[in-house]
Amino acid sequence: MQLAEAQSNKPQIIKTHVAIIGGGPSGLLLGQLLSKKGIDNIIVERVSGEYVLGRIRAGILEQGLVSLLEEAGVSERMKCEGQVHNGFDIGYYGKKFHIDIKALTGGSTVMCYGQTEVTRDLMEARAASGLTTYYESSDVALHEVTTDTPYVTFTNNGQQMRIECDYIAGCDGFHGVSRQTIPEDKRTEHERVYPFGWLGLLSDTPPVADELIYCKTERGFALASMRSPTRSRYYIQVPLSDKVEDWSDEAFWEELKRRLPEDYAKRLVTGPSIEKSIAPLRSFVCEPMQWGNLFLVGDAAHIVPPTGAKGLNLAASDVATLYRLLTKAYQEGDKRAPERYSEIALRRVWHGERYSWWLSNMLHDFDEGQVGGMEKATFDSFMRSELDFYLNHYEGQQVIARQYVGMPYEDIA
Ligand code: RFL
Ligand code: PHB
Repeated sequence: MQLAEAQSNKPQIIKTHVAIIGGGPSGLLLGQLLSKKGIDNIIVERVSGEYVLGRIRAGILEQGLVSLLEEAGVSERMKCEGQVHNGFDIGYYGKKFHIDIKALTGGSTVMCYGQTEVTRDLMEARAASGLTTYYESSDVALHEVTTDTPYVTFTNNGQQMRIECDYIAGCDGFHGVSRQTIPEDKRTEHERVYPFGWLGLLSDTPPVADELIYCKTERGFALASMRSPTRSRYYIQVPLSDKVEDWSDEAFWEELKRRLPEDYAKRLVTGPSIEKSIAPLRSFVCEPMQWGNLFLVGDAAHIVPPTGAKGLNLAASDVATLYRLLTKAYQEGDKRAPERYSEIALRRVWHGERYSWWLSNMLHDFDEGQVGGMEKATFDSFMRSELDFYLNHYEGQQVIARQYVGMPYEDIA
């Protein structure tokens, strides 16, 4: 149903059901699921496909996302190359605790498969289905979103474009235009910016262990993660003032070794980095997540610090909710179903936000004078005691594990 009206001096007008702003994992997954239900969609993306694939981000997928990728028909490679993880370690001032998530949750596991690979699989499936994506689009603007005839304008290859649609999905990340389209007095933004970032390094070296290791030390947080049996991903907490250029590969490896439990530090295999970047840490939620026929999805609506591995997984639960509600609107004629999007999505978002904030507080070293309204020394004692309690009690470990594997998606009646 894409009616192209090519007129050189006028915008080219295209019609579709759902215009999707942003071709990251949220936009691509939503597009794939909708098209499987016969709901037409077009993606408008600011950068090139290669640029999207160059961003090294998430590595851990909850079962909900894994099932959604199966439903979207893009799980084949993940099933071959992804690694199922039954647990992870927490290193804690030299001690090591194993969190056996499978045993603690009665059978749930997570999938270790990079966001880059998920995105690549979705891009390939979209191309194979002949679905339209306008990459390298500029001046993207959303119009009339509170009416039944919203539209999107942008420039692509010098041509002005206009997409007329029923709904707009704002999947354009934290810095996108969609959230800004909601008038300031109609949205509430909750935000906590943390006084440190994560320096990440990707290398073609075998991972130091079969599962992830989250470490709390006097020198700050560290995480040993992976992408495959031959590719590792490591992170260390660094001050916000640090620049990537300040950190040679050698300096990174030395600092990582100091933060890993001793037995792991001894067997760490180092090598040249193939990517190195610093990510700031932020908790952020925009309420509501919809405005008329515009729906915010994923990082456009919320950000979590990566400690709980929740960002992409929350994006996926937003996608699941919106896709099911839009399917009800188009297939069952329940036109009011999408009105419930924000309320349903936010319930799960706040769980993920709370968990990520809680884990971040416990596992990082806050080096500012005041933390959470108290002296750093007081805060440190509270957090040390909190982590001590949760790690040394079976029920405490269950609380950590239950949330790590993710809350179930809400049924949409
Ligand atoms: P994205 O990935 O930011 O994609 C948004 C897309 O929108 C485009 N865009 C626009 N397009 C058109 N017009 C505009 N005006 C536009 N403005 C922007 C952008 O170019 C981009 O392509 O958001 P999306 O799709 O919602 O996906 C969210 C995830 O990327 C994010 O939540 C995760 O990466 C977070 N995250 C993790 N999540 C997990 O679930 N598990 C993890 O293990 C995990 N690890 C991480 C992470 C994020 C990290 N960083 C770098 C913040 C580790 C790190 C280090
Ligand atoms: C990653 O592999 O990039 C990763 C894994 C777990 C996290 C955060 C990032 O909690």
